[in-house]
Amino acid sequence: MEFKEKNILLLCHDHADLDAFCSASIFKEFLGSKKIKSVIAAPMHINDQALNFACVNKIPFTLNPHLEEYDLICLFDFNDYEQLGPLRKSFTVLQKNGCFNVIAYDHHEKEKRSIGSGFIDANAASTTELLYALEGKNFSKKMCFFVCLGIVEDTGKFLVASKNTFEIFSKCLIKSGKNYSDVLEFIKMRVSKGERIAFLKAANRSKIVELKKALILTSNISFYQGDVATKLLEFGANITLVTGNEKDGRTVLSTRAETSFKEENNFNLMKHLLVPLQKIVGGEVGGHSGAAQWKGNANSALVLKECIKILEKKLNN
Ligand SMILES: [Mn+2]
Repeated sequence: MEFKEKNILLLCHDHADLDAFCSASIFKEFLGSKKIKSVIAAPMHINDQALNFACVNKIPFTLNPHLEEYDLICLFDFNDYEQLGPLRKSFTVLQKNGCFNVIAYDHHEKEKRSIGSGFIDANAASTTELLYALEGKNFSKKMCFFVCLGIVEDTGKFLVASKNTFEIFSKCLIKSGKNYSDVLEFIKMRVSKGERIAFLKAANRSKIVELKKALILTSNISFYQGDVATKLLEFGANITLVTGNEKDGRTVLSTRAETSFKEENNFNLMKHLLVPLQKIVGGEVGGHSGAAQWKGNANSALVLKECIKILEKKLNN
């Protein structure tokens, strides 16, 4: 693909994380080295770590870009329309009308409804690693440092990493001239006071349900249900169920299941919990095996009661 003489948008997925934002930043540098201009953007929001990264490294970006101004859109860290957030509708229409070309750079599985072709390799630990594999020979110190950030973020500090990932990381860290502690400084969770209070309240309210094959923690909180459900797993629960209320009055349920438990029991939150729940109480469900959400009109107490009934059948024998 020829990049010259084009208006290029480097688009991260919505709620862009460090891997997405670092990847777009690497690509901007890469194009810049060839005297090609580009603009980094995200649909609606970038997370706190990505924002901190952008501020410290003085990397400009826009939110909610005008897609019609571009004739080439490069996607970073996603290939699914779902991840376009509020841009989804306009993106779909403009793409159909051939207003721009799309190239995806991603390390997630290629979706059935994948947005576009490009460079998608689910064996890469992060999108930054994928970019290094493509063009790394010419990466500057700074670009190598950004590769390291994406890798450490997306592997959960190397909890899941192939030998190849370690090799690329090591090469990049050496070339970056920085230390591992410099990488970790950017990875640090920046948790707001409101979020920390929510964690503590939810922990305080949590109830234990002990089944033969699983320890379940349930709780209720007004905000951050998803983050709270993730956090509560750290106490040793196999499954967490956290309810709350949406602004529109609907009930929301965020669920998480721990990885080793999932594998041992061949357990999938969508298939074994949320889809059966939806059959009983209605509503909408979405997510994957380890993190999923339900939204609907049934009240919290009823939703939790039905969830436990479903899980008892599956995990109590
Ligand atoms: Mn990623």
